[in-house]
Amino acid sequence: RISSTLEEALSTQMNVELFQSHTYLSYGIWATDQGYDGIGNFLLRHSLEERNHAIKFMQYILNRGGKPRVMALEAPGHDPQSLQNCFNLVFKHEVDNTEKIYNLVNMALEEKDWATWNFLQWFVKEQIEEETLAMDLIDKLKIAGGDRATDESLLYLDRELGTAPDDA
Ligand code: OFO
Repeated sequence: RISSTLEEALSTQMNVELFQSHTYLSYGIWATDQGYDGIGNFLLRHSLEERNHAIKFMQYILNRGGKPRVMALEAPGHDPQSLQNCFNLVFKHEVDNTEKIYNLVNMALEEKDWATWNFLQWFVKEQIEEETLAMDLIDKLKIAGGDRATDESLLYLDRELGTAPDDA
């Protein structure tokens, strides 16, 4: 059975993933309301991915004989002020999350809980992908001209993200 320390820490992370999902949902709503339907769709799909991450934590804790606890979610922070701000915020959320995952890996290592260590490797890989994806968004917007991008280049970016392939 998983230790109560790890059970608690993984359960907290399940709630962190739910909060990420909540936050991306709010960004998706914001982008759609701004008229960027493709970017909004991309963010809403990302919100679902984060929910799937929460479910992965939930399932793992249950499989190891623990019981995760669903906590009250904080309201996401205020809406992004621009697309650039939005993508920067996405990047920051992912970097913060990577740190949380690394902390968990460290805890599993200290306890020599190799099953948990192994479970977390999926998230280590996923965080690399998500940070790259977020940096990619920032780069694409920069190429399009940042906050001074023309409507035409934003429309192109919007279309591209609306149909970008889904991750896990
Ligand atoms: Fe954005 O990643 Fe979950 O873990």
